[in-house]
Amino acid sequence: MTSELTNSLGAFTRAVAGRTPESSTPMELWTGLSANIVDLIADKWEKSAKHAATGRQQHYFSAEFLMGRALLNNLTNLGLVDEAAAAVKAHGGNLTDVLEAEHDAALGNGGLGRLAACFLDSCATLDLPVTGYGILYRYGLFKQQFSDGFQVEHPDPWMEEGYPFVIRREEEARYVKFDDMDVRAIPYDMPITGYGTDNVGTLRLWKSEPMEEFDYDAFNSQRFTEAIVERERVADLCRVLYPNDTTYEGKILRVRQQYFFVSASLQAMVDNYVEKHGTDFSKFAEFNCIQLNDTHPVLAIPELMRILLDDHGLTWEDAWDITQKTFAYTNHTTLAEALETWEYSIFQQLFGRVLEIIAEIDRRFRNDLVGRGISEDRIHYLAPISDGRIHMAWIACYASFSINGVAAIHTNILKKDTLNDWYQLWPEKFNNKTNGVTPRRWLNHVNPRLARLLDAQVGSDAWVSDLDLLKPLAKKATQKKVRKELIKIKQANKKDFADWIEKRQGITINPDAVFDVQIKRLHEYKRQLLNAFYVLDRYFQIKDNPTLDVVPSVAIFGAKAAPGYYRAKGIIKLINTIAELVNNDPEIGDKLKVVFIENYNVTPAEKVIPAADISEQISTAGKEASGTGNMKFMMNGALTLGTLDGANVEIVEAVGEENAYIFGAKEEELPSIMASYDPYATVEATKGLSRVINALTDGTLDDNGSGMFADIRRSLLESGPDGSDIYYVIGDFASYREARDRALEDTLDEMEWARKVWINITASGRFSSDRTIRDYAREVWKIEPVK
Ligand code: GLG
Repeated sequence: MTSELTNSLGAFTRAVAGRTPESSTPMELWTGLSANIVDLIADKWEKSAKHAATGRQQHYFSAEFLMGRALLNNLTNLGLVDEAAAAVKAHGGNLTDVLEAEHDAALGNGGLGRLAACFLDSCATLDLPVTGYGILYRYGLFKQQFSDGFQVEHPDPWMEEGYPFVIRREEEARYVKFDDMDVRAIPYDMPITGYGTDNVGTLRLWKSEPMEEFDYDAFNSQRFTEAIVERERVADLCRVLYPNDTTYEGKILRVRQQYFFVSASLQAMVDNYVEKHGTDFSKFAEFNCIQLNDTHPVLAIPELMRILLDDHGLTWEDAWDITQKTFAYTNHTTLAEALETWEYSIFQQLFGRVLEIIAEIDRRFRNDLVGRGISEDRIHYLAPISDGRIHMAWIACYASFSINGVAAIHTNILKKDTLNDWYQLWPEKFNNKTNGVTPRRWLNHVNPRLARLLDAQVGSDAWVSDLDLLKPLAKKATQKKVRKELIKIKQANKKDFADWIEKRQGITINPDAVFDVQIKRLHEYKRQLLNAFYVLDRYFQIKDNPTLDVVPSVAIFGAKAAPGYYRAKGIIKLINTIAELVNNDPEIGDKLKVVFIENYNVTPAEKVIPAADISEQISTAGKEASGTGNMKFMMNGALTLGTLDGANVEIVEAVGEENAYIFGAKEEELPSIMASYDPYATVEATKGLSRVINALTDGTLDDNGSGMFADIRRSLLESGPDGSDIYYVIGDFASYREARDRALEDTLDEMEWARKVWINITASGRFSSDRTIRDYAREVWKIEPVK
């Protein structure tokens, strides 16, 4: 008997492909099945949205949502995976091929954007009335290709072939006005299904379009090109996600993007408020709260003021009171260059009125602080406008009722250092919300083998939406049966990854070797260099002593560098060059292999994380705000090799130092270490290290004449602001090598290793984004589940 889904899939695919499902491509089947899923959830979605709009609502503003693939996630949440597989099969297809046809929605750079995606998943699962707001970028994060080992960037037109998971809401369009152009903002809404609930949340992504399809005057007077140019200028606004992790370029366009999506979102919010509650705005903040995901949406603060003042005639005092009760701000990094500031002149050009409002905020702020007896230079430093620039983080700190960091150590650094002045002024605003990741995608969906073991151990799949249920299982670490099962699962996952990478990049790796994985954006502070140096050192050791008894391992990397970040690109070239050297040396064989996953993204992460034995979290202490990859690895049974940085600190707290590999200088030690640090002398004093560093420039490694390797060497050894090894790579090398060697040796005792793995998995409950979101909901957002 054919199932209902088989019939409907047939119909949807015919509508999409214009031919029978049997002759359709996997992409067409994907589109048909996706449209079918939207059809299945449409009624629930409409109901959820209506329901949420009646009470207090939370709005999550973020320039990035790194969603990855959607179809399997939705099928899993709806419990339809098996049925879908059968339906596709009934039409002569194969669900795996269909799922693999989907493009990643890469509307984010890294952790910040992926965090936003995990949060939406948790909010839907927990039945919380939360809506996400962002931008429908036509091109997501660039596609990375390696050419001679160098990173080359290509555009990522992710929705060109159609994308059923966003629905254009023409009737919800808003106008966004700039001084030099007006644009129409059209929302594209994406349904966010939760696990085991009928609640469906919404991610609203705005697209810019011209006010009119065409400038007919220009068209009629033969100025056709001009009419097109204007259209393109408007389309430019949403064309591309800025590929920088911490700082943003293309300034004017960037600011335009930021204003565009916050203005449209606020207009929709305010209209909704007026519709439900009338024009008495005194209750606005009772019904609405906005979380600012980093400083990118901070323009929402003066924009809400503008709407309340100009469109609704409120007094400054009333408008400011509402604004201050509405916004909460999350900081994601202590790197100074990430605290966005913009030239005054950009604001002058784009939106004079918004600038006027910021100037008034600035004037009142200065008065306020004078009244508190703050010194003039402090005030100058903290003011929204100073030295010809607008300071977005300062506006956020001043106007928000809540300021949070994303891991305990990070929030402490904000308090004592980055935002210390603000902490002294308003300590009650500060709170910590340690990041989390969704166990739906990052455990249940990526690691079905482990998920089924957990089902069996828990007695149901309840852990998928309540990860703390794993906690009591920790004691089973002593059971041989569980550990043997774990070993088998990891082996099978490693085999899958080996097959995948072989097919994708033509590299053969031995699934019995230890998989040591570092996947994250390429940044000096994340210290991929430390990892690369270890590999090179080990290579030299084996070359010097071919009979050396080493534990076979594969160093797996995945990383994109911002296109303008020269040194990060040099490090990519370096890793590829080392891979070339090591992988092609017959004397090395399976003892050591290097894999660089090309075009690292959400989907490759899903392939490699379940297969990892060792999770590299090796940033300079104090620099990684939290990290979320570290949590995904832990959940999937990889042990952390890391510094006491970001959420690593809390991971170690949860599992115990004996179940992780911790090394390196601590955050509180670094200032005094750096005061008398001599990288050159440290190289000399560290066995094997000078050979590694010299290999950069002595002809061992060839950077194709780019000078990139010499630049890396300079950054470590030369004095001056661009040198001096400010990320302490050389200083931490010996302790890193010792910890990594020890971890590799420890894998030999499989049963003991499996015990540690089990402890890590069962302790991962506190790193579920459900826990994070419950904390936000209770302490900041003050919202309750809506059924
Ligand atoms: C940041 C930080 C990460 C953090 C993430 C999410 O660098 O440490 O985990 O946000 O809070 N820019 C980022 O990706």
